[in-house]
Amino acid sequence: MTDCIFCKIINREIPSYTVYEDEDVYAFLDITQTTKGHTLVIPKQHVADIFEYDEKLAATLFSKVPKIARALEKSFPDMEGLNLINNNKELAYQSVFHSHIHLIPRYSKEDDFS
Ligand code: DGP
Repeated sequence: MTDCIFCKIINREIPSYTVYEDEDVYAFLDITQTTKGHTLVIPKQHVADIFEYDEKLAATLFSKVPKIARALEKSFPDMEGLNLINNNKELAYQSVFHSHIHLIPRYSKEDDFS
């Protein structure tokens, strides 16, 4: 999709910090860094939100999340927890309409996000 920020990130038209990539999935650091290592996992196929997924796309995307979570755990050894957040539609705080899963590491000492 030509005017989608995340499609532009996948196509390297906008720079991002890559956490994981394969032919179907891209994971990169969220610009806001709500906490250190805050990562977004997105399908390379443009879908606006969860309501547009079929079973195959859901299985492909979600099956990669544990591997990415473990990579974050390895990169940030002081991480003691992890929130997965998936906002769908404006009323539910979605602001970028290319579906994405937030992986938000939690740290007991420096974590003021709630
Ligand atoms: P949401 O509100 O759930 O739709 O989250 C969208 C997230 O996307 C938000 O945490 C900020 C992030 N974001 C928006 N634009 C960019 C960008 O250009 N680069 C990166 N890395 N993240 C972005």
